[in-house]
Amino acid sequence: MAKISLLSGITGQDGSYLAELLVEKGYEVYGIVRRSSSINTSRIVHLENGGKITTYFGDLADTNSIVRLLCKVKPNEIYNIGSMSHVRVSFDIPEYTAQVTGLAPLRILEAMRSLGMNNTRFLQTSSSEMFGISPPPQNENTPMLPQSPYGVSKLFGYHFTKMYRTGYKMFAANSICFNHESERRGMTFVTQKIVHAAVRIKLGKQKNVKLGNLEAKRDWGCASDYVYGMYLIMNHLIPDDFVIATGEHYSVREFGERVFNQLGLNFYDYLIQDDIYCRPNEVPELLGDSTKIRTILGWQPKIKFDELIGMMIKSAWDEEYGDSN
Ligand code: NAP
Ligand code: F7E
Repeated sequence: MAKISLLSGITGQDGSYLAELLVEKGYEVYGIVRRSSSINTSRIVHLENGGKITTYFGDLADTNSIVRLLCKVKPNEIYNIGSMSHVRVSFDIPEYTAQVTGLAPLRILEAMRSLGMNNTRFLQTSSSEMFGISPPPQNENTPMLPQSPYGVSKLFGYHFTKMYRTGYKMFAANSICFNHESERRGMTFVTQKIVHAAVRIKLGKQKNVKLGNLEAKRDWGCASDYVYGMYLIMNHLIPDDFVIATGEHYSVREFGERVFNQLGLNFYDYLIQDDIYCRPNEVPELLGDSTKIRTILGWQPKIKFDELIGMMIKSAWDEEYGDSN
């Protein structure tokens, strides 16, 4: 009999890639979709239309909807991928961020415990933002000093996941993901913002790109590699916490230069620095040490930095050029 997976955040970047991976591996896949006034299922419409996944309305801020879906779906495993995932926006809506990004993992874990789902596995998508200002490289033993409402909320979920594992002997694990991108990345994250701006400038549809802090360094990987890491963590013999990262990092400035170069443009001819995109607290330098997942689970990233940029540019080009014709 096929194993049953339940995913929160299935409409997002990672949720859509993980759903594809699990379908391919023969899982019965269910997803929680929050109600929105405009269509928010564009990343999974191909799976829904093909009857490959089943989705239900629910919300991570609503305990009853979570309990109802656990009872209905009876999953063997739950990936908590949903979250208010934008770090800068978390400064504008800290309480909501704590509700959805922080409290939701606790809601799910406590629902699992109350319902006696002792054999159901749980994976929390934790974040490198939890390391905050801890100097690089960061690994599972690095002190966590978060600098944003998002980072603080993720740290709350991370500790609850560990606590339910040790206290109640549940299979509850954390993937501690560094930044990962793709052509499905949300438009307001810096990589996708730069890629689409550069393509639009090349096509004569946009004049410049406004950015905040150019000196921050990030360890950018590819989303499809990272959801495979989550899958490996979920299927490990024992529940544990693993950093997923490439081990290379670049500044926002270097990312911009490379994207514009690949399109034959000079980044600095179009760049406008705008403090509106800066944060009250910045995380200056993230660089992951993923030795643990590489050694124990055999994970390694397949897509290199320049290949990732190339893939994102190609997809943005197809989209933006298509729109202009
Ligand atoms: P994303 O594209 O922003 O997707 C977030 C998902 O959460 C979307 O499906 C979104 O639904 C859903 N969601 C938001 N609020 C919700 C609510 N109240 N109830 C139910 N669902 C809700 O994020 P991602 O990049 O795929 O990241 C996946 C997870 O990994 C997130 O938890 C993120 O915080 C974490 N993470 C991401 C990275 C990264 O670099 N991508 C790194 C570390 C950790 P809508 O589609 O309706 O908005
Ligand atoms: O910013 C700087 C910004 O918003 C990256 C999320 O997936 O990864 C992501 O969070 C850097 C920061 O990602 C702009 O100040 C400059 O230093 O793309 P970002 P993030 O904040 O690192 C972590 C691991 C997660 O867990 C999160 O869910 O770029 N930056 N100018 C800018 N950032 C944005 N968004 N927009 C700018 O104009």
